[in-house]
Amino acid sequence: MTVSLRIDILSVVPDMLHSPLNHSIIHNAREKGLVDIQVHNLRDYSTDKHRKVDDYPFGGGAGMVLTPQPVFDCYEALISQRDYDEFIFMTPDAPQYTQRDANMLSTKSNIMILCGHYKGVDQRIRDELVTAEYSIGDYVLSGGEIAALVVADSVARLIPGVLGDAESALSDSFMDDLLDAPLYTRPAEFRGLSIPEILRSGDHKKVREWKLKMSEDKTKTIRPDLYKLYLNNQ
Ligand code: 6GU
Repeated sequence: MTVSLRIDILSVVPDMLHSPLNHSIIHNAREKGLVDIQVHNLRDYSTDKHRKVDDYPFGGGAGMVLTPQPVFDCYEALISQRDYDEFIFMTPDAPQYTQRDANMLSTKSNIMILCGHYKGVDQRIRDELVTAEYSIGDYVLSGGEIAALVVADSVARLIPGVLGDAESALSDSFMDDLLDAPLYTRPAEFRGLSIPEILRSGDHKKVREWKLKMSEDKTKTIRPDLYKLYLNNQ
C-alpha cells in the first residue's frame, strides 16, 4: 500500500511525541501504511560540540531562542530526499488552526512541522523556510509538540481508510459547523435516568430531525460563533 501522507516533525524533545504517535488511531494508520510520521531530533543536526540548539536573544529579553543552524540543516536534509508541500511552524503567535486547515492538509503528500520551543525561534527560520504558521488556541503551552500532535491527529484521521465507516469523519462535529447531538447507549434506564423516548421510536426521520434540532440548539447556546457560520452556509 502506498502511503498517502508523510509528516516529518522537527522537535527538540522528540520523546514527547512518541507515545501519542504509537497508540490508537494514529498508530493503526501508521501500521496500515496509510500515513508515515517521522520524528526528527533537532539536536542530531546541531554542529555545536555540545549539541546546543538555543542561544540568548539579540537585543535582550527573557528566555532562549532556537538557533537557525539545526533547523536549516534538518530542513535541507529532508528536502534533498523529497519535495514538501508545506513547512508548518506551531507557535502561539499565529492564526488559529481549524478543521478547514486539517481538511486542506489532508490532501497534501509531504508536510514538515516545526515545534516551537524556548521563548521562540530565530525569525530567519520563519522568513525563509516556513510556509504556514498555526496556533491551536488562545492559551500558552510550554512547547509546540502537543500542538503538532493536534495537527498530526486531525489530519491523519481524514486520510481515506484510517477511520472505519462507523467512525467516519463525515459525521464529525464541525463537519458542517454544527456540534454533535447528545449520544446515549444501553441501558435505556440508568439510576432512574431515562433516555429521550424519540431515540427508541424507530422513526428514522423523526430521529434525524431531533438530532439536527439538538445540534442546532447546542451550537447556538455554547458556540454562537459557529452557529452564525452555519446559518450563513445554509
Ligand atoms: Cl502552536 N505552541 C505553543 N507553545 N503554545 C500554544 C500553541 C502552540 N497554540 C496555542 N498555544
